Amino acid sequence: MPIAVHAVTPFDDQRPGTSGLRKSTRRFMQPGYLQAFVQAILECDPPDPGATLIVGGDGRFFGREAAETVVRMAAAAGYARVKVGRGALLSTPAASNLVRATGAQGAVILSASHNPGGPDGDFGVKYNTASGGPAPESLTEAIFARSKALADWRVETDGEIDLDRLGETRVGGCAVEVIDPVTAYADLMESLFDFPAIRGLLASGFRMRFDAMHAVTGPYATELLERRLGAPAGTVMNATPLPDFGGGHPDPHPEHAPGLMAAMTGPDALDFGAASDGDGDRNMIVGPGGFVVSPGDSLAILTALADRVPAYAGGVAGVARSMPTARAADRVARALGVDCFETPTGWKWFVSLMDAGRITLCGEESFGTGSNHVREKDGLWAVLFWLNLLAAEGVGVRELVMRHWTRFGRDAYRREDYEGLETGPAEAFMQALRGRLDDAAGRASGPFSVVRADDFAYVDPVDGAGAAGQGVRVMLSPDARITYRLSGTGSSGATLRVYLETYLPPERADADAAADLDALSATSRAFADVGDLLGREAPSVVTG
Ligand code: G16
Repeated sequence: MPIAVHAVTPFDDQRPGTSGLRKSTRRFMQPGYLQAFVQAILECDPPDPGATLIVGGDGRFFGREAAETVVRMAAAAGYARVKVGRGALLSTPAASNLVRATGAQGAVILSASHNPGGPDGDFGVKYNTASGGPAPESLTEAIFARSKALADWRVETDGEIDLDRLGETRVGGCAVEVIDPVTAYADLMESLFDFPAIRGLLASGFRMRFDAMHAVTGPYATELLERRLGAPAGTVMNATPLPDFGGGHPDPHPEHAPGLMAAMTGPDALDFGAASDGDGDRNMIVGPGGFVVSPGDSLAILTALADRVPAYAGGVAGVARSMPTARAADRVARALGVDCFETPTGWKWFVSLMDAGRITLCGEESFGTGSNHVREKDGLWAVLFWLNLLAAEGVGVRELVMRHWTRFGRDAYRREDYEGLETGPAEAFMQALRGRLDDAAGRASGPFSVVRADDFAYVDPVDGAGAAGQGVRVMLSPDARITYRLSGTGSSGATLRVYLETYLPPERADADAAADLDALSATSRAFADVGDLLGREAPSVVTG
């Protein structure tokens, strides 16, 4: 078996962030860079005898070459079998499902998620373990440590791989199977939701569009919505995965989905719009009039109405949200009498809770929602969940949200991002902020006064894993909250995220919350001295 051994000078910048290693595509294409990271993964979680690895990605530029490299390196490391999606495609939730369904040891997912792709865009590698979930921090830290000490990487040079042809070949001692990326995932979705009811809804004149953003969900959405559920051809827009996402930004955000938003506004607006991201784990839900459902509300609504869906008919065991996500789900959990966990940002923190049966649903403000059907957030799952609810309740998107607010009140929400900061000053800003937490209580700003402030630390109630410094929370009176944290998914520099939420009781739920959120935004800038310390007059991106 010809295994080539290549010497490598280790790289010092391969610490995985919130979700795997993300860098510019050019960095990843530097000789040995991808290989060093993959070798570190393979050495930190070496294959058990007879083990299978799942490989795929979101179709972005460099993904096919990278997939072949990963397959050959896995073969050299001793994997008995590799299953790779045809065309090197696999959405993140589909990869998670395959790990679980086939008893694989893990998955290498080639994606930088919602970051733009192409030679001038970003690339990324995520590693998921045998649970199907993102590697825990203990493993990603071990991978980082290993990457800095590597001497060489190994690759199997024997055998041919045709990523476009379904079937099995041999690469050295490893069986390499090119599989259809869609079927197992589509079957799973069909087992969870009431497809006859959704089919009925779609046949009743209900009009919808799903924007796949020329990313990985195109083939999945076409199979599910058009083939299995009978939506008319063309329901899935931008359905063909392209290496540069058609020049777009594969982020399900109103700004990046102008065609979808146009179809959702005006006198002929459709009934339902949705979009997913590069690797298919995020979702955006839109009602007529361009009414975007806030991710925190979405999690709360899915939790409150879970028993309308076949898979969750027995109710939910518990729910979890990442710390900066609006506290709407907490209110539902209290009403249902189940636990609501507050975790650090990043899906990996939900995995142990799901494995232990403590939660059924979870979600994040970053347009991520999911359940224990896989161990990743899942864009199309959320879309089908919403369609199932609309069919079961016989109302539109806005009505469903209004009903929820009327019962639970509303956590009006906005995220303000200060992008393109230098890392040093951004970290110094967070340090300065931490320094003023002890005597923050009682401080007043605008209509708000600080009740308490802290730097969020977490101890996993299942496995005891801990994480400190996960973001500064400022609790205010009247009931509002500001959170400050640095993004963990950028490929260079730093982004400060400021999360704003304020509670409107049921009688004010339909009010225009812009003025409340503007006041909170002013408080967030004053409390942290954003203008002076960062030299920024205003955020660069505002969501919500
Ligand atoms: C990733 C993680 C999410 C997390 C998000 C936050 O999303 O998978 O769990 O909420 O990052 O990003 P940031 O650290 O920039 O705030 P994705 O969709 O990029 O994989």
